[in-house]
Amino acid sequence: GGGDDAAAGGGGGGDTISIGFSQVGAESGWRAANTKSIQDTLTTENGFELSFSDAQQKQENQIQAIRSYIAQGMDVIAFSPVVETGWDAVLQEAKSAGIPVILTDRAVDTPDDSLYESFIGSDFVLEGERAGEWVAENFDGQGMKLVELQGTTGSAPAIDRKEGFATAIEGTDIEVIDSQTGDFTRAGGKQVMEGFLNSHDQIDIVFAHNDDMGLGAIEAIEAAGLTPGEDIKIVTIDAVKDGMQALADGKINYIVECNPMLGEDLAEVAKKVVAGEEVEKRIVVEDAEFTQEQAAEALPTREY
Ligand code: GYE
Repeated sequence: GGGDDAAAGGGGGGDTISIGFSQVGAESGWRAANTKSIQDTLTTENGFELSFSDAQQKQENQIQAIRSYIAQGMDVIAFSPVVETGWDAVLQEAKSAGIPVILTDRAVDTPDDSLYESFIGSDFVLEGERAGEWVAENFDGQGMKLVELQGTTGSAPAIDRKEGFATAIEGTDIEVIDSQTGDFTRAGGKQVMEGFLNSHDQIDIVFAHNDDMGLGAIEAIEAAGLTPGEDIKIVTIDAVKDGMQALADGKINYIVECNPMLGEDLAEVAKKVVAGEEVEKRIVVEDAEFTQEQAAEALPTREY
């Protein structure tokens, strides 16, 4: 390769792509699998020099990381935005510096889609809809009361999954009696579920925006002397190992998958962008869904 590229990243040869990745945090099993996929794919053998940072679920940390990647003159910047809004200024700075930005996992809400090259990730509205359809098919007509554990306030998956789920149960007699954020963590799910159990006489179903909050809810339900999966049905999204195990064990009733393996797609898009090739603006990742029986079957060969 040419050794005289003006924008050659620090350290690597002319053909190495320097990429700065700002991760949301380490809040869930999904996030751990997603980080592993990115770190396993954006390797030196694969032509990348990866700078990885963990924002601990704080937007200000992500903005700081992105600014530092701009200052370092990275070839590409990628990130998973913790919340949807508030990115225009820093994205404009990257654009002015001529550094392409790729979004993975979560979307940004901006009127100017020239601020990023591509958005790679699942359709979260559809995930919420699929969870809601399963609940409607199995529990409509029984006068059931449902509580919702929302993901991080203002994040694309929390906004979209809530919306998709609500659409799918519209017109049924299932009543959403409470809905609060557990910030996508196990501790958050447990704490919010404890509050729900204290303040409501009747709870029949939990819809958790991710497995980890569902797993936290299981702890709270068991501590209250009830049986998760039976006394209180639980539906979640992600299908990571611990969630699938709880599903196979009968403690969760249904899981809609959210595929965290975004590394390969990110590597491909980053290479194309640097080579000046056209890329798709939106790459939708495919997700499966699992019953208890299907989880037991899938578990032994499950990657994440
Ligand atoms: O569902 C959750 C994680 O953005 C899709 O973030 C991701 C979500 C995932 O914390 O477990």
